[in-house]
Amino acid sequence: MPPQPIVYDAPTPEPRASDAETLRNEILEKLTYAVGKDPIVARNTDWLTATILTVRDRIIDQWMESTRDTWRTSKKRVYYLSLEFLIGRLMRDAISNLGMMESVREALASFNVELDDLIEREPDAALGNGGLGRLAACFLESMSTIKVPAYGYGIRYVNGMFRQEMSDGWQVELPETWLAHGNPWEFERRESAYEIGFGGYVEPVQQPDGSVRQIWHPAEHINAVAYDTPVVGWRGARVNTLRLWSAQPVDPILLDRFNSGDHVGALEESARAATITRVLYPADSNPAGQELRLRQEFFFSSASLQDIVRRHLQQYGELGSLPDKVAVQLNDTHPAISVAELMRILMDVHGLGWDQAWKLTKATFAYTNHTLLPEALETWPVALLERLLPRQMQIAYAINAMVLEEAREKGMEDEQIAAISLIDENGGRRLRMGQLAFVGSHSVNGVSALHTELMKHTVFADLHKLYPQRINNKTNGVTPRRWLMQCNPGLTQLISERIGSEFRDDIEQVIKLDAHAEDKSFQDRFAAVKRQNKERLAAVIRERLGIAVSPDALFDVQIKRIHEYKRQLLNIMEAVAQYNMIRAHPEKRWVPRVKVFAGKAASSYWNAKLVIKLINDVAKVVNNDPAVRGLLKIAFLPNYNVSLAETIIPAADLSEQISTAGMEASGTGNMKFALNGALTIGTLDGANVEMRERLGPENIVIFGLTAGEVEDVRRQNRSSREVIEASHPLREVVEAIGAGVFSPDDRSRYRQLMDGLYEHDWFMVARDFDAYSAAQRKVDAYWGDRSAWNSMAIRNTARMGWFSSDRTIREYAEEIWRASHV
Ligand code: 26V
Repeated sequence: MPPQPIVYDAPTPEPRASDAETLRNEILEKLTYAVGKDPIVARNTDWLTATILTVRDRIIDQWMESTRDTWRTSKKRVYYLSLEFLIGRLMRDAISNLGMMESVREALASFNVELDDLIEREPDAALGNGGLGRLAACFLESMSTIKVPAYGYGIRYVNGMFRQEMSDGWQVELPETWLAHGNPWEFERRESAYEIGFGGYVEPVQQPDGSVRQIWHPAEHINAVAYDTPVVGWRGARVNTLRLWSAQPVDPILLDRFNSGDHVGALEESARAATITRVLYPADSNPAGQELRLRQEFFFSSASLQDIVRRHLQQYGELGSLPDKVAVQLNDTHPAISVAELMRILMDVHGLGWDQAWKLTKATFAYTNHTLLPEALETWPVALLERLLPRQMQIAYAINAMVLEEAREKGMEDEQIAAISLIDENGGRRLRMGQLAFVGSHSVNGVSALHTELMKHTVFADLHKLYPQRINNKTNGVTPRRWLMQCNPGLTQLISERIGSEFRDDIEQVIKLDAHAEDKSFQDRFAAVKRQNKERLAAVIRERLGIAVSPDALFDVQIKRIHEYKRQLLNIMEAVAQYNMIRAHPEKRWVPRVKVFAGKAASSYWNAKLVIKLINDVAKVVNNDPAVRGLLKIAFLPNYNVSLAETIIPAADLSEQISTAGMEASGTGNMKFALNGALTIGTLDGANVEMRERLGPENIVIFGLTAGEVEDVRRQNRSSREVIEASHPLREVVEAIGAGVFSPDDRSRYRQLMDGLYEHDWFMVARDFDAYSAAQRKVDAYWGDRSAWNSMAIRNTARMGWFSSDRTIREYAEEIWRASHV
């Protein structure tokens, strides 16, 4: 396709006024003409829609300008391919990034509408499971902020992450319908639809020049329709696009079949197409292994690549420059099939030869690994791929042959060759998606320094030997707009009063607070902000759980997915030990604590669900025992999501980051808490290691086995029996929980869970228990000197600037994408 003429000089519209008066008029106009409601009868959801539409208009002008700028300057575009974007609510983010908070508030107040009520009414878009999805959302916002031309590509799930309710302390999963009231942020692009094939066969076709081209004839076609959401950066710097694909039948009514009398069959087949994008898989460890999941992965990979290639051809007219103008980042292996699909598009559709296609593919893709858990590494049965994606499987075989040949030439042994192979031959042949992503990319990165080192010595040890330059580190970060400025306006205000406002544009400037850490009056004001946030959280705990907690207590928080390696079990067992001590020694001065938990368990993950039940069982006993005198309260808040995190994090005194060392790739919650002035209790795992370096070891509480020690214990297959028998408090806890002290209605409920700790303590819960307990007593001692505590809290905020996703994205842009920014 020849390049199409582009109109570069379309006039830039004048930026719209954003004073309260103008906004008032526009909101009223949207309410009337777009929502179709009279203000007299309008409900908050109507006001919400009208407000979003008004704000959206201000984003659109800048969106067009950003798009035009990329065309005009021929800048490289970055595409972030992710099966998950955990974006949460968007309105406050947009209003705040555009600096319109006060004028929107005032405009709405003139109608007697509270902005904060509307904010709470916006559905929380939970198109992701946890860390990986939230990171993708932070990255999008940072790419707009530092002006990287970028698109996020993903799936528009009709049902995102499930809603969690509690029934008698057990997790119950319910569907969440975030689209029920429509989604005013998105634009449907019916014109941007692509056909996605599945199944069928491959036909070799002789070309006039004697070469052979493979032509895939899919048996089934499904349309991918684009929905675009603008993503605005800080101060509206740039607006990028989140493009989510929705599956629709190519022929929505299958009229011929319908008319021929097969009414049900015709409708069923057309409905089946849409099932691909119906629901997010709610497991972030064990691969579901189901065909529908593979269909999701290929569906969004193929649609995105077709779109990318089309846009590139439209602007540049040829494909040789693809890697100069396009960088595609694969967020974990979920889009790894893209490597084979791009090869197919380049060779079979556009006629490039293998060597050139391979060169372009490798130079275009980069891959990020987010987990080393063996059970989370994706593989797909070769037989399934041959049936569903026959051409892509052929290409994967050819890539494999080429890589293995290269390994042999370099003199690698059979064992190493087997480890490198894209095909796992143990127990049914399977395609290893990590290996495919690795060999098809020019860059492979981990998400913290420790994780990157472990990658080199575990899963990718042999590929690392073959391609020693490829693995690099990009330590994660979080966006300070959402995770400080929006969720903690009190602290943000206090910081700017003390060091000025530059930190809003360059978060690393918060380091200036360090000089005020010992200032008593500043400490008091810092503590006063924290206290206000704690009062707000205490109200939420009271409303949702009926539990009264004192904001004077130490708020000790663990919120994240429920997973054995994250060790919520260790935390609740230590709480039981503390409960025992309070009762045994009523004369001692105990630090009053509120333990807050929140998190979802994958619906099929029995042990994780059992831990939720255990937390609730322990809470019931502890919260109602008069002997505890309110010194320990335990609250499990249901339905953890981005919005709940935004309420809890600013109110935390202590952040629990206690994963088994070597198992948490990075963590990002750890960064959000510390930025908001919480102290961390944690293991030397993931980004905790780098947090300790930057905060100083005196401002973080580290305990437990190191990753190397964990490896040694596992290799020696050591039992934890002696450990349990040697520790009186631990034995008491294990025996009490195991005997049903907290589950009088079913005394054997936790028998296996506790018995398992003796011989199968894979996650080192027993082995780390005493060190954790001692670390908690150290925390108590720190809390006793409130001035010292406050100075540590201030230093945490001051020194966390580096963990901004702006810094992370700058590193990706400079070192991986070679894309322009700022
Ligand atoms: C993995 C799988 C495995 C197959 C089944 C479906 C599924 C869905 C999601 C995932 C992703 C798990 C990996 C993940 O979320 N990793 C987290 O990534 C964060 C961002 O880099 C990091 O901070 C966390 O430490 C890491 O656990």
